[in-house]
Amino acid sequence: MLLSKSFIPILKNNPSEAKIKSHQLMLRVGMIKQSSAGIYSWLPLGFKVMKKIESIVRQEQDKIGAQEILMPTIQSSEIWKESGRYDDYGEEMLRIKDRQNREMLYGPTNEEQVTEIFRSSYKSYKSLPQLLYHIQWKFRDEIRPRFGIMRGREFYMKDAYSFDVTDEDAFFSYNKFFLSYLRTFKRLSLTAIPMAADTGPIGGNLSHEFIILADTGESKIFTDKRIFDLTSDGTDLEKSSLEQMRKKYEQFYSVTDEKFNKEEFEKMVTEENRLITKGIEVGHIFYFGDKYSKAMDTAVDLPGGKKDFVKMGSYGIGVSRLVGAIIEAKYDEKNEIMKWPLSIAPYDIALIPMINKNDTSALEKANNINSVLIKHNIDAIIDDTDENYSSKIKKMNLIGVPYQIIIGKKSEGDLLEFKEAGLETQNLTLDKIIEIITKQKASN
Ligand code: P5A
Repeated sequence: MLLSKSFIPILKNNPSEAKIKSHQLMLRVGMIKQSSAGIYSWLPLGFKVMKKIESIVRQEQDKIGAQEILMPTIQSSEIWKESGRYDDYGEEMLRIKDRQNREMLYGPTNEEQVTEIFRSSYKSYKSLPQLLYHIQWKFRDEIRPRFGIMRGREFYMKDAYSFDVTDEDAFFSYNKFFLSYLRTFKRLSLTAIPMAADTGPIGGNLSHEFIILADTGESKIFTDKRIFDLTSDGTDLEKSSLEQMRKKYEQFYSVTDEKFNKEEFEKMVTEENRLITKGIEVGHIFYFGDKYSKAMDTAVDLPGGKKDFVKMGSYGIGVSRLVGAIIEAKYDEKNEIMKWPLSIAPYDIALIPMINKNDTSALEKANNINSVLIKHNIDAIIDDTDENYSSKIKKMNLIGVPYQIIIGKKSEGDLLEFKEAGLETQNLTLDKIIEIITKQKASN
């Protein structure tokens, strides 16, 4: 892609309305454009990153055996009246009437909708467990939408739902998602810590928020530092391995402020291990047993002729919020360098030809390099503008392209001036550069 032809409306300075670095950067490099309070259009750069995040989230859902569906954004109020949440949800729910005067709503979440799908499809324990997920826009009329897409009114969520016969089976499902979340956030180069959390309007009595540390986060957390040293590598999908894995995390005190108990914290965590800080909630999982299945009469036949309500959980990841959360975690604001992890970068590499008015050979060379890169599935952006070296580098650093090739005096013959964003340059052959990028991509 040629920069001169791309739709990347970059601003010279940080927009004054944005208070945190992710919001500033996303507006500055034209990833998003506000449409109204808490509602955004996603422009090419932002959309590319979000789609790549979505794809990693999807792969990790598929790996635990969850099946993808797509439910609508607009729901009927009937099912919400059945569950009893139509009134409880209050002003956060955007309510609409259709031309027949039927009460509809823009879904803030899908527990009712998915329960309705399940109950009309399956009646026997033999069909369980079922894990279903979708990735769909949600609307919550947040009282204080802020920080751009971090707390939007319209936002993109992956939400999954589990259906099981017994509590024990349901905990097995819960633990699969627990593991899947650790894996997903790790692939996004984030350290997200599971913290015991409140269940709020979703309900139930078991819940974990997955939180990444950030001063600008809205969640206050109380944790034992040692939890950061844990990994889930090697955990398989067996019931007992998953139980052990969750126990390993739960042995350390780690909660959000709604669950905080000073006495317990001080008893369980020695002074040097205590960490009280802020973070961003990127995922949230819930176990609520038969809360919805009972209210919506969703039971299955058991062996021996009995019936029981199915046991359910729900599991959310803020896909659009993750774009901002990753910027909060990775953007070096002082030096204005964003380095997207290669797996989700809008472009893999920037080709930066130093263009002279009378000499287009550098641009030709960039085009030739690009043809080779395309064959190796490496997505490049070519800065074909006639700006000077430092403003070109600055722009690519802001956009967050992880690798750069500068095609100027120092790129002679087979050796190219190659650079990882923010680091020193090296002279490497194109083959070597391709090898580095391909290896890096494969490791994710
Ligand atoms: C779990 C899936 C639920 O809605 N029902 C279906 C459950 N959980 S949640 O915690 O309320 O939301 C899940 C994740 O969505 C993100 N999120 C938001 N992102 C941007 N703007 C918002 N206003 C917003 N609200 C929630 C969070 O990442 C949250 O963890």
